[in-house]
Amino acid sequence: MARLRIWTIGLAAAAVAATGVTAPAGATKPGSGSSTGSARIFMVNPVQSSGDQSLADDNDSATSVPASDYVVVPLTHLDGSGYLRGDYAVVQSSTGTPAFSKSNEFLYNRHDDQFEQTMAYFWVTQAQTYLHELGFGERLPGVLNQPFDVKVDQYGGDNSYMTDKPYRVRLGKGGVDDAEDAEVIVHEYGHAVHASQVPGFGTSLDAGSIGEAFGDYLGVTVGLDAAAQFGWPVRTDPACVADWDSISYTAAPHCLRTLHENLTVADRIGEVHFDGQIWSQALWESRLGYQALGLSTRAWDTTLIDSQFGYAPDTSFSAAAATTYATALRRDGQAAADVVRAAFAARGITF
Ligand SMILES: [Ca+2]
Ligand SMILES: [Ca+2]
Ligand SMILES: [Ca+2]
Ligand SMILES: [Zn+2]
Repeated sequence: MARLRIWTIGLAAAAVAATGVTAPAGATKPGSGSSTGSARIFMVNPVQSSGDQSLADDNDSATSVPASDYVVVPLTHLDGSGYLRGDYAVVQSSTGTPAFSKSNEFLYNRHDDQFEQTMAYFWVTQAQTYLHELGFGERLPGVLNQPFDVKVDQYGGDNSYMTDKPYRVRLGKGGVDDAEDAEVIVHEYGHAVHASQVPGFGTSLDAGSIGEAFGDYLGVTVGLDAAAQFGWPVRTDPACVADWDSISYTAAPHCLRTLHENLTVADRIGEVHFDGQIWSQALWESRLGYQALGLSTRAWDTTLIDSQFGYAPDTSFSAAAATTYATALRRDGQAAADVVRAAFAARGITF
């Protein structure tokens, strides 16, 4: 009997009964979501956009986050039902009435349960739209190119997780509601990205660590790309993951993790979230290296995600790094590949 595969954000362990595991279904055809609307959301998260490390949850208070930390943005790919359902995300919630608007206007405050539902829809759709803009599902194979189930506030603990049976993300509500932080939502979506690219990915310790690292990196890069796209401020360390969700369990400056802890393979402890920080720094420094060469962050993200199709489900750091290097060489040339090799070597990952 295989163990249910559960990937979490990395706080309290989720106790879930063992059951069979199967690979996620292959990418199904997206729906015909051509309906648009508007949504009130956080600009990734309110700590990142304001730089205010003293922002407090105050028991999900409507007034603890200033109105200036919200923004109204277009909502896309909706199916026209009036619910938060569309090409890339299907939001479900058992706490609070499901958000519904005939005119697709989802303008809530963080104290409303519907705010988290709206955040979940927007950020999963934003992440998949980003993948399409990189070429996945266009000139490259699709990655999770389907309406993806996101359950909000179903789990009482301060944790969120992705399962591949059923194939969905669940977002918890401990401390700051997890779906109030885009980096938590997209971290979990990152696990589903891996499962979509390589069914069953993550069966070795290194592969599990790569999964956590990529989730952190994807959360950061999707958020930074959105900030650039919409002109939002980024007033905290750009390599800080979950600046807002982590206020209840970290000291300021609040980060669940960062992408530059300067760990190497010699520091491994055998725990995927911790060890993942070795890998995620190589991803971050490859990004910086690409920029130094005059290449775009999108070029690196495309190469990284394209390379992940070639990772074995039980890959080692070394084998996955070699695959990433080869993809960089093929797609972006020798100088870019050298950047990638150096970034992994700095973490003690050689091939
Ligand atoms: Ca809330
Ligand atoms: Ca939380
Ligand atoms: Ca951040
Ligand atoms: Zn995770």
